[in-house]
Amino acid sequence: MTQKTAYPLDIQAILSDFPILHQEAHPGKRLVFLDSAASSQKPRQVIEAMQRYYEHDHANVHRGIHVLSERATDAYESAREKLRAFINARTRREIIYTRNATESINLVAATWGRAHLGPGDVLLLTEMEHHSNIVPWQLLAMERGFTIRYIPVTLQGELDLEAYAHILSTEPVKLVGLVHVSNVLGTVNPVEQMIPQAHAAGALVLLDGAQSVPHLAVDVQALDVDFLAFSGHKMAGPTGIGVLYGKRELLEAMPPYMGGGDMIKRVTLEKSAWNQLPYKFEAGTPAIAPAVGLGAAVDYLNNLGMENILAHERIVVDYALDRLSEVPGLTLYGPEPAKRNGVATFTLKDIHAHDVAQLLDAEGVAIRAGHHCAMPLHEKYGLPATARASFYIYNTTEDVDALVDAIYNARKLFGL
Ligand code: 7TS
Repeated sequence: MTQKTAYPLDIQAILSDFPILHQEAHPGKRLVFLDSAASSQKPRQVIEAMQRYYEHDHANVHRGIHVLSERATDAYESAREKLRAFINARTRREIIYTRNATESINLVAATWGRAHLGPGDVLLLTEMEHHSNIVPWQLLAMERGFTIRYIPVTLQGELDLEAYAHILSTEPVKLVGLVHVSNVLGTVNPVEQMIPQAHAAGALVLLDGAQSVPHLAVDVQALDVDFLAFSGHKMAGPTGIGVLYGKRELLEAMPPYMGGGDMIKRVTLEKSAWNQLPYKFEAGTPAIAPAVGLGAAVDYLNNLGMENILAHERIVVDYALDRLSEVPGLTLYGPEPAKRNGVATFTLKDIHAHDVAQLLDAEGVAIRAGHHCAMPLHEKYGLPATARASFYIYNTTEDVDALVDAIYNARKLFGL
């Protein structure tokens, strides 16, 4: 099967772009990296763009009237324009640089949330949220006294859409905070349907795109989503940079997040006036080189084509689900293949996922084990932990074969 796999992308060319993948994890064991949902690897185009920036262009942005500051500002702002086009925002003023998806969500909670949520209001999340879309709201609810409700997840790993419609029609929901693709179940939530439903009920929608933007084309205008949060490091970009997209009129009306340099128009000892978007939300010297790197990552993904990326991953994930489902004693979680992407999460009998991951690591296969920052979801399924293989553009059916071989080895060692 493996030799005959026909990919829509030139996988050999992609593999040659990722230096880190060409190593042994342990003597004689090829590194098989299946942990991209935690953080993806970076192609040399991204690494070189950051190196070039530091070797030729670095200075602080938006400040100096000198050649390097102008070049640094150009590089930083042209990356913002690439991100705008990538998610089809109307204007680059709607693209706020943050550190990661977590900070993007915290920004919305601390500014929009603090201004709009109070006693009597309902914030609606889902049971499959990552902690980063639960905890900031819990912190704010302690302060502001609103209620948090959750859309239930079915045993098949999908959102209960009847419950969603019911809550929207019976409760004063102000904001729906919704993960686009689950980092545990791989579920691709039907956001094309859910966003208009929220709007019809008078609620805004914040989409957590941490696991969708790297893998499929996300068009904020087509979705008409109000806020979108995502991280650079899961989409072939560097760590330390993420994005909050927000509709301009919402961002204009929001108070600033952090105070400091660059986010102000004027400061007196008594009070200050805020800078225009997006700078109002970007206090202090930003992550300039990471922004440049993220711009290069967007170029890289665009060159491959998001449709091809999705098609490639479909092949690899479908193959993984097929092969894993044949392993005796292995339980897979999440919906049917057509409704999911990116990850294959499983348990092996009653063996702790950490032990499974450790044995797989000895074979060179890197997966993640634990609760994947989704403890409520694991509690719902009555699981202390799961093992998760996650996939990206550089993974192949050979990687899946290596994973499955390593699981069979682990089964033997556990006497299964
Ligand atoms: N939302 C989702 C759906 C995620 O999967 C993650 C990270 C985040 C938000 C937070 O992203 P960050 O860049 O701000 O940390 N998920 C994972 C994971 O599944 N394993 O490690 C990190």
